[in-house]
Amino acid sequence: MWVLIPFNLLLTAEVLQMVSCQYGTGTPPVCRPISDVCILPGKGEKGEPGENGLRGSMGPVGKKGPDGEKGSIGPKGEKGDTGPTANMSRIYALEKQVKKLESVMKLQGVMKTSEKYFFSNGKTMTYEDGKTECSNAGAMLAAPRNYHENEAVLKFVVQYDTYAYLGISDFEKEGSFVYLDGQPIIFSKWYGGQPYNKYGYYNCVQMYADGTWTDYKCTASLLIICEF
Ligand SMILES: [Ca+2]
Repeated sequence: MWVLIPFNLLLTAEVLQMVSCQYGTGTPPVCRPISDVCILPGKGEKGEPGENGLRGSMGPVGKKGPDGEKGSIGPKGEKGDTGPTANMSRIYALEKQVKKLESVMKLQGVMKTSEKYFFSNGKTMTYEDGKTECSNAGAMLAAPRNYHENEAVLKFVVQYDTYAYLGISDFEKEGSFVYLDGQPIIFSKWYGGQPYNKYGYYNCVQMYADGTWTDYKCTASLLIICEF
């Protein structure tokens, strides 16, 4: 063991200095100048930590966990819509039925255009009676609204060789011809110089054998053609 003691206990008269001695059993102490044993080299401060190392490769995938418990029964769902198959079958059946009826109607003289059916039984009567006749059949006195409908009406005029009343008049305002529902006409095929309101009471419209129109009295007996 090393201890520090004053040198005057160990000597040299000329120099006063500190020594370090080691004492052993039965042996004189071994002393050395304290500068040899106690003055250690200086040490610098601890450096900064190094950068993070590179990330290691991914380990193997773990085992699949156990299945969860079975859930409870959900609420009852809403009633579904009627299946399309049933509706479509119904539509197909109706279409087939319509085609059959159209064939029968054609045999009975009914004319079909893209939007209407026209028919006549060849009867002649006044304008007012004609309106009633058609109305009783669930139809209206024919009023062509385009070239094709005018041609369809004309076929009856030709077939029965009789001029026909149309469902058009100017009772309300002279010269303003309207349909039975009061709407202004959107198509016309006036004969040259017509309408001319002869005698001041030509408020109905008749169709000639060439498909042209003239205004005419409403009390004559003309062919009645209906449409629906
Ligand atoms: Ca008139």
